[in-house]
Amino acid sequence: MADIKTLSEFIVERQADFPGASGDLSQLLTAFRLAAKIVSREANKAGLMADILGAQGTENVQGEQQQKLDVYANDLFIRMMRTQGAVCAVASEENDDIVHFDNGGKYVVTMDPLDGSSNIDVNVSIGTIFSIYKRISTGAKATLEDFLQPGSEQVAAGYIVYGSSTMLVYTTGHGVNGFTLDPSIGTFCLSHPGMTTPPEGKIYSINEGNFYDFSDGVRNYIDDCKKQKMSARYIGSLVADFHRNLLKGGVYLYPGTAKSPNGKLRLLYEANPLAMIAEQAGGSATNGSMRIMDMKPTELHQRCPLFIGSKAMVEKAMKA
Ligand code: P6P
Repeated sequence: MADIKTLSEFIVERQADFPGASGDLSQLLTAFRLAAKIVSREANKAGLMADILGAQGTENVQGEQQQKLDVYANDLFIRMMRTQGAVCAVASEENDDIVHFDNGGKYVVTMDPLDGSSNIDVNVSIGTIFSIYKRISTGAKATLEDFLQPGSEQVAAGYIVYGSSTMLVYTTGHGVNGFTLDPSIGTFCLSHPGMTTPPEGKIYSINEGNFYDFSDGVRNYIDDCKKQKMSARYIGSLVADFHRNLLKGGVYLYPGTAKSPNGKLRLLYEANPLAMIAEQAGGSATNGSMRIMDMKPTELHQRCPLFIGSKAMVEKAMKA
């Protein structure tokens, strides 16, 4: 039986990648590990607990109906980071403004605590997405500038996909590694060491319901995928679509339209973290014209078009 390497062991082992690391980043990743287990437990029994299903009756900053598990996950991740101490502030999809911890922590985190949450009630995979940056401001509290750093400044990025199994996938800039939760022992175990994405794939993911709103270039690309007999796979849950394409090869597109030129997805806590993972796995991520991680954010919750996945497919979609 192959050796089992747990996420905790891996984090400690890889701390050596950062000479002089104080262990804060390792501890922060551990906080995500614990929160992920708890959200996984709640997501997996959501159907049994009427009180965790359904809408919370409130809206988030995007004006989207908050699902109860959204709020639960958001509160949990924030609580874990607050007590952990390495993070001084968090920007979350679920909070209008920055959440400050005033603990002198040297990192800031952006996160989508539960992406695809409208799928909770229909038992479709959902996910958590996060980015970690070193703060650059020097005052008592983190500032907006700490959060408006380009994605190329991320020190770590990751996602958790709550699907047929719960997986935590992350990078600290030294490759991508995936860990699967073994519920029988409550431990994330290294299941996908050194993840790389195929340069080409046969899967394209896009909401074709918007076809007539897309640019001619995007429509031409979709037509080309059909002519090549590619498989259309769109779950409506970014983390699930991204994860499948990362493993099998493929491209996910959420382009802008005339009505919404910046598309729907958010730069800080969806596009940037997944872009870091995609590039670390040999893929690429653009907004249709430039590298996502080169974009200079201007707002906490700004949106951006997203073309992400196998390098050759992203490049072809951009040229269409
Ligand atoms: P549409 C979920 O709301 C989400 O942010 C992503 O997880 C998903 O890929 C996308 O939006 C789905 O959006 O407009 O196709 O329903």
